Amino acid sequence: MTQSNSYQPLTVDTIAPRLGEINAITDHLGNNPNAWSADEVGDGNLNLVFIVKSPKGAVIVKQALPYVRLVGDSWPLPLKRAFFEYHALTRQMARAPGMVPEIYHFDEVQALIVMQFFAPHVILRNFLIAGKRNETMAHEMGLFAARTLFRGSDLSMDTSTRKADLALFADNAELCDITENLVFSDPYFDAGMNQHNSPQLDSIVARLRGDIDLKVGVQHLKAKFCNNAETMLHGDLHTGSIMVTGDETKVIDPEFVTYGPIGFDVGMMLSNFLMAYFSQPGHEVKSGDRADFQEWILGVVDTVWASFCAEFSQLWRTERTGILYQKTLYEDQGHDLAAEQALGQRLHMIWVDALGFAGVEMHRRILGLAHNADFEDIADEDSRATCEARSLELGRQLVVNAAQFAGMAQVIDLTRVINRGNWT
Ligand code: SR1
Ligand code: MG
Repeated sequence: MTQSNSYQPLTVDTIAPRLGEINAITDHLGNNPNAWSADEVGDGNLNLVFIVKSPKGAVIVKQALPYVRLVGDSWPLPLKRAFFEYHALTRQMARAPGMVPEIYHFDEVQALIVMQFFAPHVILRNFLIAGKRNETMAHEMGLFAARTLFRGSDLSMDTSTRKADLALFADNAELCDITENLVFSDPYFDAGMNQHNSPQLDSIVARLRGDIDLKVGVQHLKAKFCNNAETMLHGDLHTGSIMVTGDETKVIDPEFVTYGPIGFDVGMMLSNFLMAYFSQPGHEVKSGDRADFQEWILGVVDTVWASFCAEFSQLWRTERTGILYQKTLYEDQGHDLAAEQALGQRLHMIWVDALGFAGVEMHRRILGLAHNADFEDIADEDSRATCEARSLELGRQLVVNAAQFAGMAQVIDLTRVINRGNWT
């Protein structure tokens, strides 16, 4: 880790002169910065992201800006989010090896991380919009979630390490504040930065904002997000934070890292697959029938959850070395059944939480500030509104009835019913 002087945002022209003498970078790009070329490719809401290439190789340079890029400098945001992303990546690398980019260089003052460039990987959201498949991603993402969420929790960690990490990531307060407001509050009232597909969705939006059961359910979920510091979350595990080829899967961008409920990451991920599902009819105009592809996405939803449960259970049985549910109380007393009972009950709690969090994510991506390309790329606003309305409806059912779903098959059945448009 090298530190430099005062913070300066990079440009494509200053990258080579500013980074050209850092060994950890020249190891990948070579010693002739004049031969480097840089493109700014950031399409997220917050940061600068450059691909820097040379005849020898390529790296990603990600630099935080002192404000929210999506909104501009009227919304300041601290640079320290790069520090938290760096620490989250190092932990994810240890807990789910091979799934996140290797870090070559971190500069805290410049809020800069230089890391592995994944090629020819593309952002999963764009891959799904294009109707492309990856047959291993769902399983891999279930493993990633189980490994990072189990190994970052009291189920695995000793008390001093766990509490040190809780304290470390507690300072990522401004990004938590974004989630607390943008996900759990703004969509449910007429907040200033909200936007939705209007007038098509106006009556649905009014109905949701007047829905007492929904508004109470969402605040219970917000309380869980704020109060239940169960594990180190990725914090923003949507399909824009996943990169794929046809057979590889990587996870990026954990700057929203915080200690929170295990079901949050799982629910965000499931939600984004369900929104990809509902958006598919809107993309048919460009590329033909997507019914088979929609069914494939439902298979992804099923596999992510099954893979998560299987790996979480395996880790519970083999790596439960932390503060909670100690083996001294269970297996060592011959009470293996008690350990299995506790596992089943914990998984059920995660399941109910995940469904609720999935529901709010579906709402905020359609009613709040930060939308997703799955819907935004649908040019015809009526067609887009149809897809969005179905997603809003499933979101409402997931929040309000989370505890009633017996399993993923029931969620998938309801998703199909809503997609057919005959739920009212
Ligand atoms: C102002 S930031 C808006 C959203 O972008 C990020 O990707 C997070 O999802 C955040 O909620
Ligand atoms: Mg991001």
